Amino acid sequence: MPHGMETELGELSYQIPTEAQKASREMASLLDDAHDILVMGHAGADGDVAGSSLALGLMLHETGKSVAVYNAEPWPLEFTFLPGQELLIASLEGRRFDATVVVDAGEWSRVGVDDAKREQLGAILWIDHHRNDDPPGDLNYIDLSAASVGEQLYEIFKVMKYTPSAEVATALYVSLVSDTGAFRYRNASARAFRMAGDLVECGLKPERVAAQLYESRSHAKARAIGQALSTFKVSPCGRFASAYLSPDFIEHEGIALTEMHGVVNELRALRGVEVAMLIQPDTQHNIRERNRVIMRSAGMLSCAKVAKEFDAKGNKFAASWVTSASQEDLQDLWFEACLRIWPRT
Ligand SMILES: [Mn+2]
Repeated sequence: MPHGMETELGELSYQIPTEAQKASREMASLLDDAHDILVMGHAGADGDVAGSSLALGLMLHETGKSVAVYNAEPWPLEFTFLPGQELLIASLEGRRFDATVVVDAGEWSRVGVDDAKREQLGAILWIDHHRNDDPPGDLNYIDLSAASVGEQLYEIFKVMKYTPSAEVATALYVSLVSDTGAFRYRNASARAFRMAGDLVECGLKPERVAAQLYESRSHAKARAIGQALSTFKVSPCGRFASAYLSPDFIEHEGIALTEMHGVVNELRALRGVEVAMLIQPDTQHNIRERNRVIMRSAGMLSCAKVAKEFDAKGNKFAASWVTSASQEDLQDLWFEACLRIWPRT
């Protein structure tokens, strides 16, 4: 059994598994030996990918390594305040590395590097905190007890006797704060809070990160949230909420796909709501022909069960799929499915 596999993510023991401790030590020694190092995460970077890649990139840079952080597509605006942007590269053309660290990715298909480029990457060091029975790295450091990759990096840094600079502390904190939902989720362990305390001692200013991540909402996103909050319906039992963003509205306001990201969480945050669903035009295809369904659960009722009714996949907390059904039909079908799966007892 690969290390750290005893528990599901979200059902944490908060004890770092022995195998994971061993992997963090091996990874520290491989990083010590390598000189040219590449860092990358899954495509469609979230706070964990952006924060942990830059934390590791900056740390390696500070310790005299040649380092680059790869992202083929620009990161969301909210992460551009992070230190270390000068380490970012958008192409691997003509580059070779001794080692490549892949964070938070699960599998190669999520990274967005074609097979041909892989021989340029050197030894693959795979760091992740999601269940993975067959991680593809030459060395794999999987720890399901970690709330974020940032926590895993912090373990490696301790082995390397590296105390984070204020810049590295800031990037680590973005990873931690993102994956714990600003310390609101079940994975906000004593270990996570202790690490945050250490980072403050290293020069982190939490209020500056909060201002960037949570108080810099674009006006377009605020309007998207406005429509979701003015169209939502709640089932009579109060546990299910759904809303939509209409094609007319999206077109008229010129709202980009990235601006719709996270809007569903505003529905999940309604009192009593266990499962929320947002229907939005699938802007990657024809805005008027296809809709994207985005589901989020507080975790008691699994999104995967509802997704299955629509021939889609998901996990306990989230699901998403594209369909040609109309917004009105979708909303009715979704409420029916939820009530069939979880009748009021
Ligand atoms: Mn993560």
